[in-house]
Amino acid sequence: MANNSIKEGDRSPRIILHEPTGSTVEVLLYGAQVISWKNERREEILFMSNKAVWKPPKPVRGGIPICFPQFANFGTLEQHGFARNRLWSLDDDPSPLSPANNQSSADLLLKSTEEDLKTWPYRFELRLRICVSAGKLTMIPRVRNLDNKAFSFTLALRNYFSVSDVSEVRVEGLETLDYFDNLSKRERYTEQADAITFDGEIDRVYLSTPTKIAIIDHEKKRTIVLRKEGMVDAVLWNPWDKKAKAIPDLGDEDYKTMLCLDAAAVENPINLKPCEEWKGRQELSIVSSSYFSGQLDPQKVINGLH
Ligand code: TA6
Repeated sequence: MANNSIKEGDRSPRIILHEPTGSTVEVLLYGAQVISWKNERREEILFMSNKAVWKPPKPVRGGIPICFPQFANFGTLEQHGFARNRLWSLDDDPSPLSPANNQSSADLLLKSTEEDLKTWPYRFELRLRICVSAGKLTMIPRVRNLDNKAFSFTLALRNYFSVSDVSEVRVEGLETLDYFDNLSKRERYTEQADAITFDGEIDRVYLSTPTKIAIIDHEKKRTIVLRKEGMVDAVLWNPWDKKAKAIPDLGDEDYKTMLCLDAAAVENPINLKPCEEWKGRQELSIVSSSYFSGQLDPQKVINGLH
């Protein structure tokens, strides 16, 4: 990452990635959190709360926080684990991945500290490669077990997407799947709808999903496609009005223009023996078109025909 410099400033140190057609990504070292992804037309793809708190230890409300080694309250650790509340460093040895020495990718590293061992008694390294290319943002998380005993973890890349109006967007690719409903004691249900639309709070973990899921936003004439590997589940979250009012670092109306669609490993925790390494991959891509003009058939997106 020879020529990507760390930008200091009023908030925590960050890195800005560029690619030749003009899209950029901004990453905080704090939490290795992507806080902005702008396309070549300088349109922001990710949601960021106007009331986000930028001072550690509070995670930043928006962008792409990393939930590790625990998703939500699926365990005894703090909500969503501690990786999003830690200062990561630059990873100058991302092997076996080849070094990312260009302006459009960065490697970040979180190593367990003596302090962490008090909350989660395992030695680990969590690596994250972030790459921006034309119309795409790729993230490659890796967990290495440096301990002399096996450990298990759950994880999510919590993508806060900016949408025109959440009551107007639809999600394709989760139909007929089972899900845990976090709004009713994690009971298990089966999705009946062809496409998921939103008219109230939603907090679900969809299980063993296809590798492609699409958010179709008519108003913005764009479809966000999430492709994922190594993270078999997906989370859909929108707090809606009441919950939004109860979340201090979220504006009361913010729920209308955000939707979280995460790549996640929740139902079956990932188990790593000593020296083993797990690798995941998430690729977010933007297909700019309008559903109405029939240019884009969601089924074709899901079946990779677009
Ligand atoms: O999606 C799961 C969830 O745990 C929700 O229940 C809600 O709490 C959300 O994440 C936000 O969590 P956070 O800790 O970021 O406020």
